[in-house]
Amino acid sequence: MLADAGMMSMMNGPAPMGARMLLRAVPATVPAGQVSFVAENVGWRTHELVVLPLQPGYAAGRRVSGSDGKVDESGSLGEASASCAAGAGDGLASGTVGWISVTLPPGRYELVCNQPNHYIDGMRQELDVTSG
Ligand SMILES: [Cu+2]
Repeated sequence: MLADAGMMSMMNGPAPMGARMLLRAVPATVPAGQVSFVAENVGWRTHELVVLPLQPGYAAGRRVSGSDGKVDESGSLGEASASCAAGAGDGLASGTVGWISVTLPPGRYELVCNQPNHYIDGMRQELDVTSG
């Protein structure tokens, strides 16, 4: 689930730092293999779901955003960012759903929204993939 908290009014332009946004994945732990993500944008901004690896020793939420407000997507395993479609696109418009299936080996991952400033505004969650 991808959401904006607080303000319900529409605003143009990129999100300011300090806006409260939400990314929640249920469950937060899944067995290794094919994992299907269905990302529902219940907020009013455009959002997306990107699956990034989490290096050993790194905690979720510690990535550093660049001057464009985005985090490095290198090593991305896939993303759901096309409105009402699978895979990558221009972002999930408000009220739409996107989806993707990826094969994940055991490990730690971080699910993020990489629209400008959304990561720093709280749109991230660790996903743990177990060998069982
Ligand atoms: Cu977002």
